[in-house]
Amino acid sequence: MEEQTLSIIKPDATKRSITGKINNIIEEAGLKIVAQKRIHLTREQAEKFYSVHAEKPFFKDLVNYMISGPIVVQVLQASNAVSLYRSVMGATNPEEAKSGTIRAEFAKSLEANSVHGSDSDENANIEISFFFKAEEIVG
Ligand code: IDP
Ligand code: MG
Repeated sequence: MEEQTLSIIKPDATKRSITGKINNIIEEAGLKIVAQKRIHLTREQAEKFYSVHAEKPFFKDLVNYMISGPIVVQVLQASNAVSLYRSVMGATNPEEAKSGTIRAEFAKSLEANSVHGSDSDENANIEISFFFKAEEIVG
């Protein structure tokens, strides 16, 4: 059974209309986009999604940034989707991201780093069900 992970194309990227460029890198890496929708998070949704970071000093700014424009949420599928997408995204801080990664190519800053990807199988399942019903995911 192939693995699935949750991806978010963040507001800095949707604003610049580079969803297609990011999807190209995702697909070229062998990740299949099996669900996708463009939404605008409410503050409550953003706070819930990032609740693991609620005590961090950057939490308030992160929530404000994530609701500053539309996002594209996606489910990506591959045999090792979680770790593969983490390496395709690159490091959280774009200054540390390897060249060719999405964040090295497109991120504006540590906060506005263009994409989100789940960090474990367990969190992938939680994050996918946060945004998608089973019948919206077509493998
Ligand atoms: P990740 O997205 O690579 O998994 P996390 O540590 O889970 O990184 O942080 C979630 C998001 O919060 C990051 O992608 C980035 O947008 C933002 N962020 C993380 N650390 C900082 C920081 O030190 N300052 C500002 N924003 C940050
Ligand atoms: Mg994370």
